[in-house]
Amino acid sequence: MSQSRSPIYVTKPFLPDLQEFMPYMEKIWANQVLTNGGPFHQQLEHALCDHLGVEHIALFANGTLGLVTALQALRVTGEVITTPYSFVATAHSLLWNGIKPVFVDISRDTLNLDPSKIEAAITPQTTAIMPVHCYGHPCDVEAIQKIADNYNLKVIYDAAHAFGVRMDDGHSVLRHGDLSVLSFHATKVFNTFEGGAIVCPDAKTKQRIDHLKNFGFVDETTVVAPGINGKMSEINAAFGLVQLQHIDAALARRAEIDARYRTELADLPGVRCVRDSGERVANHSYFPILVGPEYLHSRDALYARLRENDIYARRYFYPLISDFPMYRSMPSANPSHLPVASDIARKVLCLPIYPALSDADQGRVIDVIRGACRT
Ligand code: T4K
Repeated sequence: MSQSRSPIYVTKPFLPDLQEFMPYMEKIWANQVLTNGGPFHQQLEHALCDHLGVEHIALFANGTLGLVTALQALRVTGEVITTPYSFVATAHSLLWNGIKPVFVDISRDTLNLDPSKIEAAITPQTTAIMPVHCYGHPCDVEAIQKIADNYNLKVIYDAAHAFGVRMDDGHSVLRHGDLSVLSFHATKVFNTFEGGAIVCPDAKTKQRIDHLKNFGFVDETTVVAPGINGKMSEINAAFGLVQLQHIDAALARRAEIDARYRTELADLPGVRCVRDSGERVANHSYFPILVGPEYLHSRDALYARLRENDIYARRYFYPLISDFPMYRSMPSANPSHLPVASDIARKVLCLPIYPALSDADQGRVIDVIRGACRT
């Protein structure tokens, strides 16, 4: 008799009980403020500053608009050094600003931008570095800042994956660089359906960002820049306030799932679980494994085998950004210049991890990976 089994996706958004959200909806209906920096928007900015331990936050409609605006806020132009091993929005935010991305290879340990390769890519046109804390694992922030200081470059971190991550000094990873940009997309550890934020250290920059995300308006009749509409709505902000009440439990469950994968896949030849990069508080936003030649099957064969079993693991980040048509003719996109990123993109597979993943469903994932190792 065949058993019905439900599909298991790489992630599932955390959703609190709908009843918890209804009072917020009722307030929105009562006061009829739907957007443009309403009361829930303000409350969420304050609550996130407290929760994350940062000075200022400007909420956005999504992380991509946050990246585009962060570059404008710091008046970044010319060339920006970035990683090819990320979601395509990282480099797209540069093209949207008429900036040329210059791809630099990643480090095999952290899968983040390799600081030892940055200097060779700096030209007179370079104005900034845009690294990514990939999978929420912090970049080598000290080494990157040293280079930025030496060459007078800005640093904007794409911190889309790094909600709640703290360094070994106990401080938020979001305090590094000139700006950090978060994503609150449905697939992220903290979600507002769609959403994002720029974390910034000073009130003046926050004010400029707030103008830029509201078309450049400073008051009813003054527009200071060709800003965009990047505002988060009241519904999204209200949902964020509810989410925040559950975030500790959600992260704790992710930690359990992470630990079980590590234990049960530890002895499997050819499977390497990517380690964190020394953070004191991790967020377990993804669970990437690298499938090497010692495994009985290729990464793609394992991906297909999982799909046959209704398990939808994802190859984040394959293809590399530098392999997409709008980037691949750039000299820095040449795969020979990006050997580590190219190798990792061929091996990576992100396994399902989310708070509602049951022990039984995680067991299904592990059984397929271990079983495929034998047949
Ligand atoms: N920088 C980095 C480093 C990023 O990773 C991202 C986004 C950004 C910048 C840009 O931030 P945003 O502008 O998005 O705020 C997803 C997300 O759309 C994207 O936000 C994310 N990175 C990227 C890594 O992953 P897809 O195309 O893989 O998503 P999708 O729709 O295939 O969803 C994956 C699985 O999640 C589904 O199989 C089922 C589940 N899911 C998804 C959604 C949207 C749900 O259960 N419910 C849902 O509502 O890109």
